[in-house]
Amino acid sequence: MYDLGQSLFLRALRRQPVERTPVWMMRQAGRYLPEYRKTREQAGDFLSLCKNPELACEVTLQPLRRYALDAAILFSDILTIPDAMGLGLYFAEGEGPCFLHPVQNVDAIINLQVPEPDSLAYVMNAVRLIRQEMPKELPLIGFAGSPWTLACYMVEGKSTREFKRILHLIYTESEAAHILLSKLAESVADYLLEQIKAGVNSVMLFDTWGGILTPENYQNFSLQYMQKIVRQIKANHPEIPVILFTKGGGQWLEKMVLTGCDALGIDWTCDIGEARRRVGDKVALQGNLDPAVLLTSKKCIRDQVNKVLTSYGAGSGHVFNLGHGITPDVPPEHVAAMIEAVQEFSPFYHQQ
Ligand code: 1CP
Repeated sequence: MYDLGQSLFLRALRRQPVERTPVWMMRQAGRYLPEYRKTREQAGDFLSLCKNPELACEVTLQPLRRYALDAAILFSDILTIPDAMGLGLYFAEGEGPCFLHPVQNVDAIINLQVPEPDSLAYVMNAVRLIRQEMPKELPLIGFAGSPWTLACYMVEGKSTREFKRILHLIYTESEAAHILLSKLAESVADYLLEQIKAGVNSVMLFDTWGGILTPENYQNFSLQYMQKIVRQIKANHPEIPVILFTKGGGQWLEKMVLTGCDALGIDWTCDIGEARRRVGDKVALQGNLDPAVLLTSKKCIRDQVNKVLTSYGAGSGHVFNLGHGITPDVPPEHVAAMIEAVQEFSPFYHQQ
C-alpha cells in the first residue's frame, strides 16, 4: 500500500521537510469549472448533488483531473448537519442556503436533537467512494462547519451580513446559546470521527463567521467549542491533522494554537510571515493568496504567489491555499497559473 504519510500535504502539516510547498484551494470543486456546472445540472440542484455519492465523488475528482493539486477535499457542505437535525435546508437559486425551520426560540434549541448517524450516511458513502476512486498517493480532506458558524445559519435561517438574531441570542439568552453550541459541538465531533473512519486523511473546521465576534465572545462562543472538537479528534486519532480556519481571526492566532490543532488557515488580511513569527513552530499555516488575485492576469498571479511564498520564507510548515474560497467568475486557466507558480517558485524555499 502507498504510504500516504509521505504526501507533501501531510508532511507540510506536520512541519516535516518537503521538496516544494503543497497546494490546494478552498472550493476547488465549484462553479468556476464548466464540468462542475454540468454535473450539478445533472443532479438537479446543489443539495441533490451533495446527497448523491457517485456525483459528489465525480465533482470531487474534477479539479484533480485538470490540475496538479496536492489534496482533494470532500465535496459536501457545512450545512449537512443542520439539515440532518431536521431544519429543512434548501438552496434557492441565486440566494444561497435557507432553512424552512430555523431555530428561533429557546424551546426550539431545547428540542433540537443531535443527528442520527444514519441521516449523514450519504456523506460517509461519498468519502468511501472518493477514497477508492482518487489517486492513492493524494490525501483526502474531510471538513465540517464550526459550531458557531452553523449556529449563525440555523438561527438566522439564511445567509446574512448582519447576524442580528444570533447576536441577540448570545447577549440575552447566553445559556440557551451554549446549549445550542454544545449540541453542535457534539454533532460536529461525531461527524468528523465518522469521516475519519470512512477514510479522510485530515480534517478542517470552517469557522467562516468567527471573525464577526468580540474577542471575549470569540473565545466563549466559537473557540471554546472548536477546542472541544479538536480534543475529541486528537484523543481518538492523534495521527490525523486538524486544521482550524477562522475567517477574520488573524488577531487570535495565538489563542487558536492553544486548542491543540495542527494547522491554522489564514485569510488574506494577515501577512503570513508575520503569522508564522507569532505562532512559531507550534502549528503549520495554510493560505493565504487573496482570492481576488485570480481575477487579474497570469503575470499578476505569479507575482502575488511569489509574494506569499517569500513572506512565509524558508522551511516547511506551509500549505499554499487561497485566503478564502475561489469565486465562480475565475477563469480556469488562472488556477493553472497559480498552481504552476507554486510548483516553480517554492522549491527555492525548501533547499536543505
Ligand atoms: O453549486 C452551487 O451553486 C453551490 C455553491 C456551493 C459549493 C460549491 C455551496 C453552497 N457549497 C459548496 C461546496 C462547499 N461548501 C465545500 C466543498 C469543498 C471545497 O471545494 O472546498 C465546502 C468546504 C463548503 C463549506 C461552506 N459552505 C462554508 C465554509 C467555507 C466558506 O466558504 O466560508 C460555508 C459558509 C458554506 C455555506 C454555503 N454553502 C453554499 C454557499 C454559497 C454558502 C455560503 C453562503 C454565505 O455566504 O452565507
